[in-house]
Amino acid sequence: MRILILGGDGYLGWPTAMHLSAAGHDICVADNYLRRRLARELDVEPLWEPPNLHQRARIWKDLTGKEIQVHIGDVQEWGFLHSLVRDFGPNAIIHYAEQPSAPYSMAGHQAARLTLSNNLGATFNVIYAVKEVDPSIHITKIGTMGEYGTPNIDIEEGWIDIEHKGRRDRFLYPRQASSLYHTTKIMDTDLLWFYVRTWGLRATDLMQGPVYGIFTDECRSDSRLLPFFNYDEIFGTVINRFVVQAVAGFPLTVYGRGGQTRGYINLVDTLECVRLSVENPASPGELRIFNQFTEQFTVNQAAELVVEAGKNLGLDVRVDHVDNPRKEAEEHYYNAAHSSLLELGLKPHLLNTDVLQEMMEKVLSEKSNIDKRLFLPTVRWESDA
Ligand code: USQ
Repeated sequence: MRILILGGDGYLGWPTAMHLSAAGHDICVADNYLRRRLARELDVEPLWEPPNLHQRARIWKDLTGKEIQVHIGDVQEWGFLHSLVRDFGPNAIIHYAEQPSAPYSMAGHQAARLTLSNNLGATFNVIYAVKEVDPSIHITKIGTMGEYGTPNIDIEEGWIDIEHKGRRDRFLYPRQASSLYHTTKIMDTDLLWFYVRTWGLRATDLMQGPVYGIFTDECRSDSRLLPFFNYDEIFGTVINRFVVQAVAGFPLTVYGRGGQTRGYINLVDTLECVRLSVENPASPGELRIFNQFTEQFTVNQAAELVVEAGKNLGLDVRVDHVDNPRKEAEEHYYNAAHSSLLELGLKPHLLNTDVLQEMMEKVLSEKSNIDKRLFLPTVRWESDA
């Protein structure tokens, strides 16, 4: 297949590009380096700086003989995206080209505005480009489990049948997010659903939980192909942060009581979920929604596992409960369906001490780059005023 990956420089984008290239697909990636720029502006750099996209594509070609086309540009610019889709002629578009951080989206007016216009503008342009160039192109988009929030009922995969006053109908599952970033993902889903209904487009929305991990099959042989690894409060996800804190001898920053439950996924499983979704596309006129995670646990349970893995490596890991900077439930019911991707063939890699220890060993080799200033949260959902 010919696959266009938008946001191909990111934590998920570049590993996805290599994974699908290794699987035999023709890959083209586009990115405007927004995340690199924001991390630099906020002084929250990743633990190592990956080469730029052109360099990564050359390294990949030298190693495998496989070509990944690179285009640098902004998906919000209609001319750039339209000609890219027209000239590359993809069968599938994977849309990662969004501002991905919940804390960033809560860091004041400018950051909130950027998140809103970037995420919705990008999704809108992707939908319009598909309609104008070739409506049979399958759009696969990364949504988030955070769209559902933490309701006091079981979470279904995207849709719910409701009986009301003796009549039945099927609706998008109720959504109520707990950050502006997560809310833009809800709006993305609504845009997709509107245009799927109206123009008969085909789309898959992957509701993903927090991702953790460093290594994928494609980057083991050359460390220059490793993904970004952020551990700051803005771009670092919780398990990646805990791993770096453990190595740095900094108490794990559990926010509040730590009973927050989420559905987690290993980076290697993200790549497989995306591959399975692209290779088994939605039908015309279908918005397919998969919940993309493999297991659910609380922040406290994640911290306990990191403590145990650290102990196995001789690290003395302590846990701290810091004031929760976010507005979120700290103890709640959580039971989310996630069978669709398993039915398509996903073989989950679950979190255990071996996985954490392998991550810790890599982080230990970069220990001198760890900046402890990046551990404590500073962005608060509610201002103190
Ligand atoms: N948390 C801590 N300590 C920390 C960092 C986070 O206790 O040092 C807690 C948070 O309060 C939250 C949970 O851990 O309850 C997960 O936080 P996170 O930062 O790993 O994840 P989140 O901000 O929700 O966002 C991440 C990705 C986002 C993706 C989302 C999936 O950045 O792109 O959409 O995970 S989900 O969380 O299911 O919405």
